[in-house]
Amino acid sequence: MNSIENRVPHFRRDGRDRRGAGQPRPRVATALLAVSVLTLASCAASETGQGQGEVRPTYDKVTGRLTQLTYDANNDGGVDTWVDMDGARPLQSRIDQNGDGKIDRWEQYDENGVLAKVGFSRKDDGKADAWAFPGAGGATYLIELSSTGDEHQIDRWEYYDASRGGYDDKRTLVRAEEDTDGDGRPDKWETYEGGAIQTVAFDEDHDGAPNRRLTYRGSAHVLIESQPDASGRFTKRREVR
Ligand SMILES: [Ca+2]
Ligand SMILES: [Ca+2]
Ligand SMILES: [Ca+2]
Ligand SMILES: [Ca+2]
Repeated sequence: MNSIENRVPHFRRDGRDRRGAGQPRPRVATALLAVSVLTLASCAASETGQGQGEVRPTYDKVTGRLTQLTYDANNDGGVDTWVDMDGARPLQSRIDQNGDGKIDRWEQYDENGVLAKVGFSRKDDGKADAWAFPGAGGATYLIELSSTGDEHQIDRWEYYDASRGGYDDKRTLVRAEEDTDGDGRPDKWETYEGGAIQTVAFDEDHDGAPNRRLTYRGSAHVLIESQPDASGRFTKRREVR
């Protein structure tokens, strides 16, 4: 079982924001938050310490332009959300959802202020190592993973069934690709059905195409296929008993 279900924290700002699995979740949750935050910001510039639920804006001293909003999203009295702003437009957010003092969610917005990319920390060490693309559309949505925690060195791509809830919900892994030798290209392909591994294919001769495929039933390994022809179809089959 290779699901990242338990490795990526669920979206949760507070109890009021919790929704049941399978219900649609707003894809622009925090962008909208930022907008509502902005509305709040206009009347929330307090001179005193940041109180519960309070939004605090920071303005550029020279231009007067809004550069950051901080927010106590879960109303516990401590700031947990920092939104970098370019005037009215949110650029990115850093969020400490579980209040342990380490950022565990990073949000990036597109030029329209819509949530475009969400970073997670699977190790919960304050460093993002997985990124979801909520606005990509299509039948599946992608989560990119980096074993080194480098956004520019992705070595695993997981595709989830978009009809079974959003990237923040209970996820159903459909397929995955992995770069096991660090050359930037996938050399291992996995397919899943109902969350269970179905096949794993390997590119053992580094030509970019699989040349061996293992098929599983339940957790049992039942078939090995190899020797693909020019079209990639495996010509040799060996059943495993
Ligand atoms: Ca808080
Ligand atoms: Ca945290
Ligand atoms: Ca590779
Ligand atoms: Ca190959």
